[in-house]
Amino acid sequence: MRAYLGLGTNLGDRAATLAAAIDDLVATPGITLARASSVYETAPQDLADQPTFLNAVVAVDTDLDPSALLTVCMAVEARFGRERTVRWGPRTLDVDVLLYGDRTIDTPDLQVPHPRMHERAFVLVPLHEIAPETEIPGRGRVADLLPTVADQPVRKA
Ligand code: GSY
Repeated sequence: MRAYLGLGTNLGDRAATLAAAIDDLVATPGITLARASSVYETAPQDLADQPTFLNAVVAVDTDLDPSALLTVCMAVEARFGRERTVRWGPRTLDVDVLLYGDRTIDTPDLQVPHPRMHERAFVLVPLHEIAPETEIPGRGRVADLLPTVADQPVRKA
């Protein structure tokens, strides 16, 4: 199954964390890297008064089921000492399951597509770089959604 994962960090050595987290993810049995986006420097979305983020999106091929994939993402976050003391606030590393094939999943632990991905430039811009034709179930094609987030500051790092 092709899945898309979103990574973000705004604490510590952000570039090193992103690179190591991607290495860690794709070293996991059952996950292979299909494509990785560039790294983008992005303005904080929900809580303005915090450092800027580095974000990236990776496409992976996996034979893990969605819940096992989420467990891997959470383990990678934990390995990088995820700190998050304030809701929407700074964090060492976030790894989100954005898409899992064309599946819609709504469980207490996992919502796919990620419920806010369609309105976030820090997700849509890197996703558009690697998979512009991708359909976000219930929301539309990435390429069609991109103009709706054009006001959110995002640039290649
Ligand atoms: O998983 C979302 C964490 N997050 C981010 C992020 O990754 N990037 C930007 N630019 N803003 C954010 N706000 C939150 S919460």
